[in-house]
Amino acid sequence: MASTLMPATSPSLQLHSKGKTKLGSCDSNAFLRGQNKNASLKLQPVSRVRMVAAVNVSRFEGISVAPPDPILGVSEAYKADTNEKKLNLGVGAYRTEELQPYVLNVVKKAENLMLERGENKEYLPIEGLAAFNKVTAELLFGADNPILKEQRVATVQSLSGTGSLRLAAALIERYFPGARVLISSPTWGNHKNIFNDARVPWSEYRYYDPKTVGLDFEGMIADIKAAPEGSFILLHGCAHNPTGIDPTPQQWEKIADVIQEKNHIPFFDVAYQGFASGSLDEDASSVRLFAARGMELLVAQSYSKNLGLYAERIGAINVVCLTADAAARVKSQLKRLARPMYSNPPVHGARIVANVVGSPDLFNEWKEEMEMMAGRIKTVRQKLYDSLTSKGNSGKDWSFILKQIGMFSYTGLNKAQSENMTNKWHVYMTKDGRISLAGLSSAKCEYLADAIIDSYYNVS
Ligand code: PGU
Repeated sequence: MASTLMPATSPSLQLHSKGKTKLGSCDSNAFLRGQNKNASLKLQPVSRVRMVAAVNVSRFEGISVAPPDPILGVSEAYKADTNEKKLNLGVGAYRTEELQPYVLNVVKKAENLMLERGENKEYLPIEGLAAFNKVTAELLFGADNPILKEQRVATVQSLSGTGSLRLAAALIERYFPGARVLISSPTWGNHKNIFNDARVPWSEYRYYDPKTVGLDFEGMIADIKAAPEGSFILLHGCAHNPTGIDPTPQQWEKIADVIQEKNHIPFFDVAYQGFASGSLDEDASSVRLFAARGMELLVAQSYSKNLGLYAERIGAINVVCLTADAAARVKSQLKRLARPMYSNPPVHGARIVANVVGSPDLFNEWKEEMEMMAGRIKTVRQKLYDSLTSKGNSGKDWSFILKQIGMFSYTGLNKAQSENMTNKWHVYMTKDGRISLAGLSSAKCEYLADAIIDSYYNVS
């Protein structure tokens, strides 16, 4: 307690230990002038006076309440709602048809293996579990990719997708001062926070065209062209969040052309490998296309969705370099950045991934489970479209729902309409009109369609 450090006979102490004096309003000058004979010379008089003030007034007085997180805050609001019709379509987390969280069978099998082996809990190296780093890069680039044999990829296990993006942002801040990151408009809500906190400047490139409810490809290309040379271009590897709209293979080629022309550095965020098409290889094709051109690039990976390891915080940052030597140097600096941030990553999820991806049997079983999950989302997507089409009587074209891929549907509902979904219908979703179809069951499609139609037609 601060007051125990104070001289008992100090007039300042007596005054402040009783009263409600605010920080800095006491007579600290007496201490500064050395007039208090009981004050220990070793203590800093000014800070001692401040300590007294802290007994009565919180040092955190100046800190205001932060707004709820636009995505994770939705889950908190959902939990607090007691209505039995409530539906959580906010966070992108896969649920079963019974709307329960799902632990993959392959994850349970891998965990059993780990228990049988009696693995220990000692610290991992700063760069993470070697077996994980090997399989994660192989899963992303393809096991036969020459960039792996040539050791041109610096792979560091990090705290899922978010932590991997944050580590890369720290690398950019330190080694590319002033370089800008271009982010799609719109994008996953946390991207801007990540670059803001890392003090990396960012701006947006056009991506979504509300008129066509599709990709604004011309706008995207023009904005990437107009960015200062050597910018980092953040791209969603597949299943763009929140729009569910991905470039076609031809468009990816064109994007790669422009990025190369402008000497930009592609920076992929791959949070949904396997969830867009149901195929791990197909969903990595954008990244592989860039790597095959011999480009240097960054790729953040997450196993939250495709292996359902949300809370295990398992992912990686991969930096593809022109030479093995550059990759080794980059890796050493990523480790240096990680060490004071979180020291080293957690082991549990890394072992699960290493076991599943590294074992042919479990790997094949995983692919089947992923197809099942992606398939269930496609089924509810179709059902929602059918319900909306049969209920809506103005001939509105809802087919964009079928064209979008991945976990989400970007409904086009505005903020007021999205709020109506929650306030009136107890459908929890983000205010940008995004709904997570991974949190929807077939049984709830009709109800959701009613809510969307009411919000769309009756709220402006
Ligand atoms: N990148 C994208 C594009 C994402 O959508 C997400 C998760 C991440 C990275 C990071 O996920 P990690 O769990 O850190 O690997 N987005 C989800 C999950 C909730 C959230 O916002 O973190 C979502 O609902 O958008």
